[in-house]
Amino acid sequence: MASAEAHLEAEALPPISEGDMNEIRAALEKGDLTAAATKAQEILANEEQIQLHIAVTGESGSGKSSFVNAMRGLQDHEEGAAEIGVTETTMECSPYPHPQHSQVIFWDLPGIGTPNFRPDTYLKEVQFDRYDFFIIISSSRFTYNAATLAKEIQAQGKRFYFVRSKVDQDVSNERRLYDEEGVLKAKGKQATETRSQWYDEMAVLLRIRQDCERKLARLGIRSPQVFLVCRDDFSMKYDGPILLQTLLDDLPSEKKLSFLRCLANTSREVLRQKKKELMKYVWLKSLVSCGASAVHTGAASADVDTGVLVTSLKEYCRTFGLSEESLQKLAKQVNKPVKELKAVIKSPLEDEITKNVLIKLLTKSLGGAVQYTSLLMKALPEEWQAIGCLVSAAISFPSTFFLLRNFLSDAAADAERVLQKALEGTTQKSHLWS
Ligand SMILES: Nc1nc2c(ncn2[C@@H]2O[C@H](COP(=O)(O)OP(=O)(O)O)[C@@H](O)[C@H]2O)c(=O)[nH]1
Ligand SMILES: [Mg+2]
Repeated sequence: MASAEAHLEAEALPPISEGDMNEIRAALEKGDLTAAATKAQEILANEEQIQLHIAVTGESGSGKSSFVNAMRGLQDHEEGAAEIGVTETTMECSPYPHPQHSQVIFWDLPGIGTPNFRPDTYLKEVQFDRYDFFIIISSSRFTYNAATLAKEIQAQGKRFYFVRSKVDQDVSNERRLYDEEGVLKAKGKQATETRSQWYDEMAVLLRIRQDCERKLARLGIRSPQVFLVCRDDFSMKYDGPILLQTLLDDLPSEKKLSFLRCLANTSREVLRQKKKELMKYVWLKSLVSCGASAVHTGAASADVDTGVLVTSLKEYCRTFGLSEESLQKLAKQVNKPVKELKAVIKSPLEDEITKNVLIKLLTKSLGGAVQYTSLLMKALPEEWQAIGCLVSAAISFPSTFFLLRNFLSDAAADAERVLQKALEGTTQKSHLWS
């Protein structure tokens, strides 16, 4: 564990109402730790239940279902994945909750390609109010229907994002026009403004982007922005990382953590933001753990509710991909032995966190404060135990607080080393490691 002093900068508070804050403060001032903890627990439970509904729309065959799978970290053939390549015949909206974080739900919406398409009736039929924002996908230039839908979404007060899918196909189609040295194959053909004499992936991407944006501008969209993606390595390639970052930046603060939880750990920036958001909740979790211990007078082996802490540490590990399952998956993805990734991890993995591991960490956390308070409880006569409980809870607050804070920092640092290791020797490094 890193030293407590190493992470002593003050963290921001979570987005909770002033009324809730006042309630906690008033309870603590009265010495009613249990009431304060109950309120803290309520706030945490509410946070965990915040839902995010993401609508994915576009023409049939544009890659909507594939995009939904990519966002959920699923391959098309995996269990629970949206079916790919099916002809859309109904106006049904299919919800796909994220496999690990079911409060984030992706909606695979019906196609928008019919000739008598009306954006207002479409939005009514798909229940416009349900969604936080819309993704509008196209695998070629955006159509009139896509543009009119975007305008209607905006007019009704929500955000939309244009996503150009299947960019990998464009890139490989273009590549075929060039020989092994990267020189344009067609003999005698001069490079044009759009097709350079030498193969250049950046030029291909720029051309697609400009083409899409020009078409959208002609269809009346002001300063359109188009994100170029492909379903494979979605969160690492092309505009995938920028799209995810933009979605995150645009979310209201109370929804950021829900979205962050389901983002793959594919950039240093994602890791930094996960840590920042989780840090905001550390003091509430410490309060819950200490308050709960005040209820179990003296019976617990430590003076904190170990259940709350075990759950929190496991959550941190899960969020940073520090579990056997996640590491195996990553190792396979980057074609490296899992042992190599594990070698850079210093904290316990999710699967290794037990009550015993926790007590060891706690004991280390603040020079054995927990052991002392346990002894204190044993030494107190029964009629004094209620007061003892309050004292010990107050003493264990700093140790749980620093335990959580340090563990979170260590897990984030582990995740960063794992990412660095995973990307070692790949071309994606420079792009993601900024
Ligand atoms: N190469 C490539 N093919 C894709 C991509 N996204 C979707 N596809 C393919 O495009 C076809 C239609 O995709 P699907 O997700 O079913 O489109 P939907 O009808 O809009 O849901 C399927 O054959 C997919 O495998 C992509 O990013 N790259
Ligand atoms: Mg589909």
